[in-house]
Amino acid sequence: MRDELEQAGRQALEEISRAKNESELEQVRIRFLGRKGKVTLLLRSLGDLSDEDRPAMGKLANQVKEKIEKSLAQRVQALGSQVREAVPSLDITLPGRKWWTGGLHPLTQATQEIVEIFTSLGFRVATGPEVETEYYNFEALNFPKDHPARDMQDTYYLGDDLLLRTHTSPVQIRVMESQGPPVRVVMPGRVYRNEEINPRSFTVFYQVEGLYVDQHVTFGDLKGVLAAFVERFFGPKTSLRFRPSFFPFTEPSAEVDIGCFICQGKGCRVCKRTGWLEILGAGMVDPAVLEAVNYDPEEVSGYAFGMGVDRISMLRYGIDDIRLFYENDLRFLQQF
Ligand code: 2U9
Repeated sequence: MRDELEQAGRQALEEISRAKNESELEQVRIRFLGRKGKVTLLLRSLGDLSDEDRPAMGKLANQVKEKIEKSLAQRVQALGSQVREAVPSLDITLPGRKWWTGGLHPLTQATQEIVEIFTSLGFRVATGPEVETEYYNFEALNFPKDHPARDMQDTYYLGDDLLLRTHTSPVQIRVMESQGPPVRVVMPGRVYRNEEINPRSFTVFYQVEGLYVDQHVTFGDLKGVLAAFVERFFGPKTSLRFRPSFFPFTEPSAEVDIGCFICQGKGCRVCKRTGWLEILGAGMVDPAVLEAVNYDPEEVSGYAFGMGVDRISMLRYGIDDIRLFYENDLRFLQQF
């Protein structure tokens, strides 16, 4: 038994020194110290020895077992430090990795730029819900009951008097309901229309609207503020014209064009040979709208304007399909 024990010990130590990795070491451990391992079986057979021989053999068996365990632990450590040495140490001279910070969507950039111009002119920013009621989206804004814009074709109805707002104008109503005049606010936001999808129109788009109500507000004030906006957004030499138009919520109403900045008014594909580009709508707030929010039209007057951020951005960057803004293709977005 002594010989067997000593031989098993030698054999185990040799195999441990030859093991190349932790799994090989584990195999060695199982072969010698596992449930059916050589040393384990020898330890178990101690019971067959005479009372005389057992103590000395027991002591030797335990020594062999401890030696193997110690050698296994040492080898595990040695292998670990070899692995660590094989991994190249940190090269602090390498340039740092650039952080991916993302960027703002072109429509967000344009919205922020437009809003910034108006806040610098004294306007405050207001926002409101995208799910609205018929009252705030139409009724308070003087849309007659049978107006085509209320039609199922244009409006996404959610049932039970709820709809997706078709413009940001309901926010102005909410602002005027919550405070008396003077009011000077811009409303940026997403709006929804149930329209045919094509390069020029999509079911979702972004607007910025503005409203100023106070004593003695005139159409001249409106022209002044829009001229200041156009100069800042499109450049100082941009010409501007007002064409008569109609909106239920303003009277008189106008559509505003700027001189085509692509052909300088000579006529090109973008301005459809007219020399002008329509950029926004505006007008004096209809007295019926002021009455709806309990403002006295004899006391105060106001102007309002509205622009499509998508349309303005398409003109500015020469983009010919509105859907590009909503596909979120990085090849498109990363150009801004
Ligand atoms: C209140 C009173 C009046 C907002 C206005 C327009 C003219 C206009 C269009 C531009 C392009 C919408 O995005 S678009 O399709 N808007 O032409 N919007 S005046 O008038 C208001 C708003 C709120 C209480």
